[in-house]
Amino acid sequence: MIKTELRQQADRLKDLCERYDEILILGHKDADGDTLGCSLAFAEALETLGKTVHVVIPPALPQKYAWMPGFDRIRPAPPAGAEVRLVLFFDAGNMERSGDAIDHVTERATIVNVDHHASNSRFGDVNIIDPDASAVGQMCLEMLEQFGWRVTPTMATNLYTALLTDTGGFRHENTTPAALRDAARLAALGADPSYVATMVYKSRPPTTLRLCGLALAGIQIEMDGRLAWARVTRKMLHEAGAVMAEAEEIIDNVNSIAGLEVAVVFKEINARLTKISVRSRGEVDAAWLCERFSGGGHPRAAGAEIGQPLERAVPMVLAAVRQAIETAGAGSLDRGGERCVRES
Ligand SMILES: [Mn+2]
Repeated sequence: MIKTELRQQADRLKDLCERYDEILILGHKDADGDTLGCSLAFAEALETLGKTVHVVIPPALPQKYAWMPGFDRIRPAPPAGAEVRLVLFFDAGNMERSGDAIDHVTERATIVNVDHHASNSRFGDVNIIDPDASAVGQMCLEMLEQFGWRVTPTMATNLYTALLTDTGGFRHENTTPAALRDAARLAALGADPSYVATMVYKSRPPTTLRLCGLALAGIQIEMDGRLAWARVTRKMLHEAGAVMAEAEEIIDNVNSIAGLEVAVVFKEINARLTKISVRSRGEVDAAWLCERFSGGGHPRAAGAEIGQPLERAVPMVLAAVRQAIETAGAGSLDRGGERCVRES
């Protein structure tokens, strides 16, 4: 059941969907399972009501989600001449997250913003924001049930994927009793947990594993096992025959070491740009750390882009991480704060 205080807002969404015949659904850039699952499930629900629906998500789309039902209907822009008066956003903390696609949103359009980021800028005419929701997919399921709209097996598959991926395979701290109950309901409605898990977690190309192996071979562990870090270089990409997008999950491997507090992966994007991914399981606030390098994220998972070559970014970031671990307190999680500026 969607939160009581959001029910009225949800009913406004239902009224708007019933009133307008042509509807635009916008997902966020660097699309993830949540924004994809919600957008595709809602598109199917609206089409069942006889609506014309455009699903627009900025490229490049992550091809690892190409199996999701309806994925091939996603466009980089709405068709020319589309007169859209209702626009739905799912999982976008702010409008900029949808990139150039927002240029297609006219002044006259009514905007509905459905999200679970605490930092959401409330840019919609209707804002349905639940920071306690594990995924927006969970909110979508609960709203569809409130509306009395049928959830088909393909919709259930899309929403289950949203919930599975945003909880890190039901492993993150947002794996709540409600998330598990909703996952069970989606399975009962026709989502196949084993199939979705295979598509999400057991469909990597061999090049991805080769790259992971090269990066992990060079892993560095210091501070009595409290800090571990690894590099992904252009040379490794070449050797593995991989692209940098395949380095995404290396951080989870580094972060799987027993007793670890902070994991860092450095990615050599080019000679002048290094990306970092940071995970924290201890006192250090990963978002706070990454903000020092103009990045951001969640307390447990964050990232940044640093305008420095790899060999300069590594010592710079490591100095900050070591200091943060040593002086747990400054930058610790108990400073609270909801600084979700990106991701999930
Ligand atoms: Mn999300």
